[in-house]
Amino acid sequence: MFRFPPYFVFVCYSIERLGCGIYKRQQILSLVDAESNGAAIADVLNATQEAAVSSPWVALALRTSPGVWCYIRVNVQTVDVEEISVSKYLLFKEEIVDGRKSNGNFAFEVDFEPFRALPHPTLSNSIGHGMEFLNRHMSAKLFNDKESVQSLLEFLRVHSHMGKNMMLNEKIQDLGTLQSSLRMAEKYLSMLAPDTSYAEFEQKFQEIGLERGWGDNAEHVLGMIQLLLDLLQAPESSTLETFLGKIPRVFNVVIFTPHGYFAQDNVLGYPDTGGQVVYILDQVRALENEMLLRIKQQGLDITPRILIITRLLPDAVGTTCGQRVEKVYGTKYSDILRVPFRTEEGIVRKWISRFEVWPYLETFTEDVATEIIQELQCKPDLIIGNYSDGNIVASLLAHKLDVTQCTIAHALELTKYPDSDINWKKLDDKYHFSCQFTADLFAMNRTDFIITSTFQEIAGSKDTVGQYESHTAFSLPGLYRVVNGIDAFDPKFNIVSPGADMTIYFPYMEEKRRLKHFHSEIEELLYSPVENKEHLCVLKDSSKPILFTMARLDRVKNLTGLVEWYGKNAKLRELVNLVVVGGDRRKESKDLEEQAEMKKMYGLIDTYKLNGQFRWISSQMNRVRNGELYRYICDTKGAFVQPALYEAFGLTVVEAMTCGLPTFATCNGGPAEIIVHGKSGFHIDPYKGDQATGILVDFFEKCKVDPGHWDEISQGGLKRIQEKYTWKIYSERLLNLSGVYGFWKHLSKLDCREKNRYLEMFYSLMYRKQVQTVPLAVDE
Ligand code: UDP
Ligand code: LCN
Repeated sequence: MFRFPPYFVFVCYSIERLGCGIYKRQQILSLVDAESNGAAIADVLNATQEAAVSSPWVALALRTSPGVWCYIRVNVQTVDVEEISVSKYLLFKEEIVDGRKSNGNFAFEVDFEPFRALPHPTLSNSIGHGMEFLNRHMSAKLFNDKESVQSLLEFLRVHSHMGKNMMLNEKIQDLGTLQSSLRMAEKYLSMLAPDTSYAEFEQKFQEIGLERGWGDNAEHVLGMIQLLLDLLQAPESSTLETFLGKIPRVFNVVIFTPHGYFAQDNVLGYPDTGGQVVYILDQVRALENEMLLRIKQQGLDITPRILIITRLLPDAVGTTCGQRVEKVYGTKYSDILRVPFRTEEGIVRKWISRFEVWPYLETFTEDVATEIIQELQCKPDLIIGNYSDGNIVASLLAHKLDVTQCTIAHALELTKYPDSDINWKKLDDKYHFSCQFTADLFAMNRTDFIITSTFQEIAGSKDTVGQYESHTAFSLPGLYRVVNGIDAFDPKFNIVSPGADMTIYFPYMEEKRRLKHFHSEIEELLYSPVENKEHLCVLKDSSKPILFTMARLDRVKNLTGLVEWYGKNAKLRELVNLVVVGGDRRKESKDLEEQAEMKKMYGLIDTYKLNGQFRWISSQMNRVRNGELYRYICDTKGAFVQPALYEAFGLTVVEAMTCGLPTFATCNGGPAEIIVHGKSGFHIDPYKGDQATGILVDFFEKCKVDPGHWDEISQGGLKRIQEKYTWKIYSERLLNLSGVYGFWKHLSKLDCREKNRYLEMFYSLMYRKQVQTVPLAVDE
């Protein structure tokens, strides 16, 4: 229990005076001066994430460290303080927003805690390192329990591809035979030249029960055999990880990303079409390379396949989204396979917002299952889901086919839209969060492992709550109350950060690689005196540095917020020009948020008389030219700003930094971790515009006096990227993860039956019911 200083009750008086309602950390902190009240009070205040007030009660949600919570209720009249359960805390909140309408005492409580089969780590620094923890657990299990060793044998025996055995054949039926065959093989191999190819001893190996898959030459095979002998003798976690990572397991991968415009050209910046598309295409290229490398090292002659499955969009508005199959550039064996959304009326033609895809996903899953079996001629070895819709489809299919599943959230909307849980009824007509949050809970509990781009995505930071962490406890009043939705300490979490394609995004100083032939187009885009559908307003003084931003024109991206800050700050306007890339004025938008943001942008241009210092450019879809655009902004000694209210990860931040452009990015979400404030860029608080513009003015003023300051931040950003954000590290880890979690799935199969039954009920009774509330699209 949290150490609660009795005199904190006096602080609760101030909170109670705010009146009946729910208040967030920032509001509470602005109310009381934490430090001047003494260390003990400062501790409680800093831990307070939320306060719910219904006089005379003040209930507090306290977060003592990432992932660790407790709840307290204070009666400010009687000065009683009691610890309450999460369930009571949520009920208290529900009654504040919903009155007693839905009699919360009988609410459906969702609790996944009893179904967690694994012991969990308890130290915050273990969060996001699930594979390492799981390896330690499994190696201890292998050490202590003969049945698990038997499972390892079975796991190796089920290795086959297109009906052809790998690793072991039917001659090895028990552990004794396995060990003696391995010893024989070890002795034999140690007499061969290390580079003897596998084909030369293949027949000999088959006679003792060993099949292809151990390696391409005597040296590599011997290494693998010794790893397994070590494991059978005394299992150790690092040996297990290396062994599981090296065994041939993944040849066919299916990646789901149903919504938006998924294509390789002319789509970025369209509604619902941003970083996820870039991420998946880069991921696939890196993954195919790594798979080919491993297949070669395993001594196999297998052609891998990667299928990206998305929606076929008959109204493709000039993109390739209406095409069934499209080869992924820069790959040999990877394709985009598009399958349409279908209802009883037939194929749905028009674009559907990511918030409205729910009614189509079950039929989509069935159609996809038929198509991928046809394409691959076998079931996949790994299914990866992306975003809520891709993750639920991946969950359904992976379960049906009994395949290892990985999920990637990209962005969890519960965190992006503050209080979208407790206020879901007000938002459901527009956003259908009741479907989405249910889908998210289902997928995160069903999946074998979860990849996140940062630690903060799982468990936030000292002061902020992580995206997954916010699914631990929340409430949709009148629908259900989640008392344990996910645990940030769950070993299924693994941080695997993406990078930027280094052939496109490279440092501005690499003069020889620079794509100067784009400069005239870029200059036209930035400085031409013409205003048209592609660019609005003009920049009068081209000698000033450019403050640059680029994003989808979503409310959460806060591009209009940045324009307003700029409009209000005369000093910043004097120092720099502002260039915003976002939205598409070339065509009528079908996205409600984009329409509203466009209207707001026009208003701001007028109100702050921005013409002359500001340019608004429609979305830019040529990625290669965009790379040069970031570098061109470097030439002006400008900077990149990412002002989002919340950013799940923020690929533009990584792209800008990879080009050497000093970057100022939101402190809410991924950029808080990507950038080290003051060293590799700067954090800005999107809710404190004045402070943010202050930091920008400060930077540009300093750079005027000392141009070295610009170089220092630019170099700091480049260094940070090289250390942490590359696709090579990503693909190696992803394949190791599928080996380790694949084995864990095999080992823990029996323990998962109750959880699976609970999930099926949750899906059938809750998810499917909510989906019926989403209207179907009507094609004109
Ligand atoms: N992007 C682009 N043109 C645009 C807007 C965005 O090429 O007009 C690209 C941008 O370079 C980045 C991606 O789309 O690669 C956006 O990813 P990010 O993670 O920043 O945001 P998301 O859109 O996924 O929320
Ligand atoms: C979705 C987002 O909103 C971004 O923050 C991420 O960078 C992108 O997906 C890729 O994961």
